[in-house]
Amino acid sequence: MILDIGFETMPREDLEAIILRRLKTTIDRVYTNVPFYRKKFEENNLTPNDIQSLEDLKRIPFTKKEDLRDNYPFGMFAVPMDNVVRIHASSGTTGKPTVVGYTARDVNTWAELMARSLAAGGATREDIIHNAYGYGLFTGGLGIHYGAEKLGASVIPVSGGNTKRQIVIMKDFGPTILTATPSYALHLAEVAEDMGVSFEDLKFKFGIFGAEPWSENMRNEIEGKLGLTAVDIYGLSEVIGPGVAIECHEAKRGLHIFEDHFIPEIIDPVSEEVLPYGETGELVFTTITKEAFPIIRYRTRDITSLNPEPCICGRTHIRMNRVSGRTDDMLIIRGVNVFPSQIESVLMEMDAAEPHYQLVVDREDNLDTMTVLLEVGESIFSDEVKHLQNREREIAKNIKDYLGVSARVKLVEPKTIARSEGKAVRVIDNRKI
Ligand code: DLL
Repeated sequence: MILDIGFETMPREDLEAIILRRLKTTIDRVYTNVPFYRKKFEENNLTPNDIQSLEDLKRIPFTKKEDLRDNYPFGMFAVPMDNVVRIHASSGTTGKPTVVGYTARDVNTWAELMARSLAAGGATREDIIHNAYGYGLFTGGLGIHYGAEKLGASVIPVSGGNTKRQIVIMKDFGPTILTATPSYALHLAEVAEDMGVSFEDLKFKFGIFGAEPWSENMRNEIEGKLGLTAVDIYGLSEVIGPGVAIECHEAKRGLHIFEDHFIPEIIDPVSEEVLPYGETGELVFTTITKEAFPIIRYRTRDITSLNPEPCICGRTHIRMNRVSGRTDDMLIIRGVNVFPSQIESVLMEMDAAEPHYQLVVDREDNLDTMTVLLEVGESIFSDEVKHLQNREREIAKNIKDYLGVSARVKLVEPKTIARSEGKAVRVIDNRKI
């Protein structure tokens, strides 16, 4: 269902006029209120008046994660603190977290975008939404929550964790939409099975999964195991949280970016050159309606491409392809660039592979090594040792053939790899320590 026909299906020409108007307002706001941006403009001999077209946006320098750290915690806010009603932060595996703020209007904008997102993912006001994204500083839980209420659906704020209790709630309350990270969704399926509960007997129709990279093969696994239609939702705290882009359940091919609020660009991460539609590179966002924490040309480090082709759902907003990884996720193994998602695709091709894996990277005698731990079903594990070794060799060969990198493969027993209640930990890189 398209919630906001006016904005979501607007002819491109009209949409672009609105985008430009909103961009100019945002540029004025940051130039006046955020010393960081004023300084950047001055260093580049720019004033807000120089931004007269969407093309002119390219004259403004990029904003990076380090800029946010340098201005920790509230230095990038464009309104006084008494106008800020909510603060979130992204965990950040290294260094200080990134802190973001929202005015009352921002919270409302976000709720509207999340309501649109849930509708695009198949939800209506009749649905009961089991929201297993974590509540707290992470934007997932509260972002989905406010959107669900705005849509008029019933939301169960179950958050992550207490997995057994979640299964009981699913049985008793009959939720029809599941929202969680894809890895936690699979864990829920596993625990349900242990408890003798079949997802076939539950009422789920759609699952709205995101916050971490997942492959098309992983989608097939999830749809098969949970008996629902799985759509991909994307977002990041720095831009607003979840609700930046989502697949429509009609096409499930690329995520519509809510362009009346966010301007996307794709750049070459090394040369910083803006790339044309269709080319893969780093995604960059400019927000054009946010008050407390507007952000200009933010380098997300996420890798994807943009697709401007019209979609069967009728939305005119451009689509981004599934995020294949992050520039800082990329492993360099003896000079070969590898993304965990590429390994995942190879692993999931194998019969009886469980969608639980971990990559352990190390350095031995000054050489990088990568060990792929992959869980396999009980049936395979009870095979003869010789069989297992053959399988391990076969997967290692596929990894070498597809990705050009050597890996040791170790098939491990079901449930040996730690489960996560939020974002899965796919890589353990011991080289950094
Ligand atoms: O993960 C917001 C979110 C919550 C999105 C719930 C979707 C659902 P952060 O914690 O700031 O925000 O992490 C943002 O997560 O830059 C991507 O690297 C990754 N990410 C988010 N969604 C996807 C996705 C939330 N659908 C970072 N596919 C982003 C791949 C994703 N990666």
